Amino acid sequence: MKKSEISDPFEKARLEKGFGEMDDQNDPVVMALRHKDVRRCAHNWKTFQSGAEPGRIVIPSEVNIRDIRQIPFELDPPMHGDYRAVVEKWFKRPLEANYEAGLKCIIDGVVDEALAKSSVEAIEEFSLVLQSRALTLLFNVPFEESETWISWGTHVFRSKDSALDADKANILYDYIDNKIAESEKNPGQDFYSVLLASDVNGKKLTKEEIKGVLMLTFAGGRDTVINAVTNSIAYFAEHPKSLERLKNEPELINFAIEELIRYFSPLTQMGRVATEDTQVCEHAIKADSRISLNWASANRDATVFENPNEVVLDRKMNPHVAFGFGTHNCLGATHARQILKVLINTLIEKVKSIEIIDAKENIETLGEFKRKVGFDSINVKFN
Ligand code: EMZ
Repeated sequence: MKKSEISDPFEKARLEKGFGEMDDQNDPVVMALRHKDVRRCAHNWKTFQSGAEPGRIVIPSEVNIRDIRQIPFELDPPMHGDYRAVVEKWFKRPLEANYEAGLKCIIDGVVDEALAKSSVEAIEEFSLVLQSRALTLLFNVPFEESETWISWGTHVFRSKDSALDADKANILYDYIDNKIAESEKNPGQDFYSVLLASDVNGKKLTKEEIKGVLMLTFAGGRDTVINAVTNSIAYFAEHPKSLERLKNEPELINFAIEELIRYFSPLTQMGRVATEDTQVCEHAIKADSRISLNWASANRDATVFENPNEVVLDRKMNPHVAFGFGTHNCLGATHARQILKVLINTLIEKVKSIEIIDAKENIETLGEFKRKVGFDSINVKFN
C-alpha cells in the first residue's frame, strides 16, 4: 500500500445499513454515511441543528473546553446568514490578485526552504509553517505574527497527549483578547479592526461574537489545511506523473484540486444535534442526541463517484462534500483552494521529485472505524 493512500473504512457499513455509531465522551453519535443522506441531513437544519450548546457539534465534542459560540459555524438560519454576510466578503479576498501574489511569495519561500534542507518533517516544518504564514494574509496582519501561531502547533485545542487540552485553548483565548484590545486602541486594516467596526442588522458585534468569529478562523482551517497540504505532498511524491500531467495540462489544475480534496476529505465529519425525534436511514434518533455528517464516507459513495477510491485528476462530475454542504459550507474554502492551487503551481515550477523517507500515519478511531486522515509525522526530501 502506498503511503499516500487513504482507504475508506466506512464502505461496508455504508452499503449494508447506511449509518455507523460511535461514542464520544458519553455523548454518542450516529453517523450518516451515504452521500444522499449526508446532503439531506445537512440541508435539514431545522431538525439537525448547528446552534446547539457551543462545542457540541464538533467531534470530539469541545463542550468541556470552550463556551464561546463559534460564528457563523454554530448558528442556524436565519441568524447564520446574517452573521455570515458580515464576513463573507472578507473571506473571498483570496481571489484578489494581490492576495494570490502574497500567497505565491509565501509558498515560494516555504518550498525554497524545504529544497535547501537535506530533508524536512513535512507537518511541522512545511505544512504548519505554510498554513500559519498564509493565515497572516487572511487576517491582514504582519507576516511575523505567524511565528507565534507556529508555536501553537498543529491544533489549537489538541496536543500530543490530550485530545482536548484546556491549557492550550487558554493560550488562544488570551491571545484573541489581547489582539481585540490592541485593535480597539489602534484600529487598522486587520481582521480584528474590521470585526470591531462591523455590525449585523444595524447592531455592532459584541466582544463575545467577535471572539467567536476569530476562534473559528484560527481553529477551523488549521489541522484541515495542514492535512490537505501534507497529503498533497505525499500524493505527488508517489505520483510524479500526476505533477507532470498538471504541468502539461494546466487546465486540469482546478479539477485536480477538487479531486484531491474529495479524496483526502481533511475533515472526516461534523456533528449536528437533533431538535426532535427523527431518523437517519431508518435508525431512530432521539431529540437532543447527536448525528454526524460523515463527509469522508459520502465522498467515497460509489453510487455518486465512479472509482471512488482512486484519485482521478480530471474527474469532471465531482459533487464532493469535503467542504460541507448547504448553508454551512466552509467559509474558508476560497482560501484553502487558493493555497492548493499556488502550492501545485509552485511544485510544478520548482520541484523535480519528492521522496518520502518515513511516515507515521494519523489514524482517527471512530467507534468500530479507523480512518487515516493524514500523518503524525512524515519526513520527505524535496529534489
Ligand atoms: C471548529 C471546527 C470547525 C473546532 C469546520 O471545522 O474545527 C475544529 O478543528 C475546531 O477544533 O473548534 O472550529
